[in-house]
Amino acid sequence: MIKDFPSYKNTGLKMTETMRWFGPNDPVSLDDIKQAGCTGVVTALHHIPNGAIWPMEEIQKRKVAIEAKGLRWDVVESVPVHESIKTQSAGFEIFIQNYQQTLLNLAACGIHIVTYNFMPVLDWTRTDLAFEYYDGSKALRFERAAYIAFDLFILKRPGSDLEYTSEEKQRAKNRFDAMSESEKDLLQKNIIAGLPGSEESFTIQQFQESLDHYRNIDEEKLRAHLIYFLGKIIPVAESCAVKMVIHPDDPPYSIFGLPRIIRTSEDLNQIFNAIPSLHNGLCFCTGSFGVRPDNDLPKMIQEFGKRIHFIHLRSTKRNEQGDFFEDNHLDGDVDMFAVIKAIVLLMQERGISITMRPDHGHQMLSDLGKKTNPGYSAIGRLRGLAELRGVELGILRSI
Ligand code: CS2
Ligand code: MN
Repeated sequence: MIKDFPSYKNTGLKMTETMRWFGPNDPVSLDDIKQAGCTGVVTALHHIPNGAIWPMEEIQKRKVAIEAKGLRWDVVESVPVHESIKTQSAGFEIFIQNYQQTLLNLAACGIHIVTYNFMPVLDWTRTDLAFEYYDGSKALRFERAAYIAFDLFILKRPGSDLEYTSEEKQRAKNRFDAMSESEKDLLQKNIIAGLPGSEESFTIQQFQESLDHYRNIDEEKLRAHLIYFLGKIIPVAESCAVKMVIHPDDPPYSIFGLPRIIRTSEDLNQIFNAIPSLHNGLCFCTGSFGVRPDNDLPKMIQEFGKRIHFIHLRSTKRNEQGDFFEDNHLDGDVDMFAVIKAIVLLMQERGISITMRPDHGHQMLSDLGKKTNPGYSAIGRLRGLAELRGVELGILRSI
């Protein structure tokens, strides 16, 4: 293992452990997060409307609340990118200016890592938020037949018919025909009502209207819009020592005919080559990238290591039909041992600790009876974090 790193010296650097906290209304408290062993949190001012400047007083208030519990606000997830920036429509220059000001305000308050995504219309997308795992815990799942059923028979998106194979359409039809009305409602809600941390929620009509804004925007155009945005944002981020980290698309391929541009190494290279500054960074989310079998995660960590300023650790399990569910952190298709080994070595090389959070967890034990944010219940994430921490320690002690 050390062969590849001739100047390797074990400095014992560990990842900085955090959890996402949705603010004062989160059923998981800062005390809970502290007891999970975290030293910090990842949060955002979800009450500020998308596109508006985050006022210093609001940032400061949140920071004080976190620090009062002996925790740190390590990373912002996310400062949302307004849709008009993605489509370059009316007023988008103003929204870019607002974004710049938000970065300056965050930096003035001592917060220097900012996550965002550039997914059109929808943030992360699942069809089932309570998929029963064999042990009785509940997981999040993306079931392709259900997704296609929604697209063809509920949304009835123009042109959607041409995007699927006849086999897929048949499977979706069978699936749809077997659903009760309440199952159909739930499917719709799961897909477009907005998951935790998502910036938007829609009715069917609003959703179709939002999709329509992308009628003339293909991947190339969306990429150009991202690069334009970064061209304006990264110099400001550099001036105030903020590192921007882009979160990959989840799932990492096109859905509802929308362009998706942060799916693979190739996608990342286009963005990083266009704006080479290391402040143009990456949130390395193993759960998102790991859905694609062609993404070699440890290799990507080596390739983009100097740009990785924030890490989401999670694993998914896929099948031949294009479904995937969120597995235990150490199970599924992600080789978590290899991923953490690559991260440990990266941190040694860079001489820094990188902030990570267990990204989602199963709803389990007493959380099953509680109202929780899907993916963000306390105990499942605590389990995930504990396991990840153990793997990291084992690696550190054996090299
Ligand atoms: C999701 C997203 O990956 C995730 O955990 O919860 O909300 C993600 O945090 C955002 O897309 C990042 O901007
Ligand atoms: Mn993630």
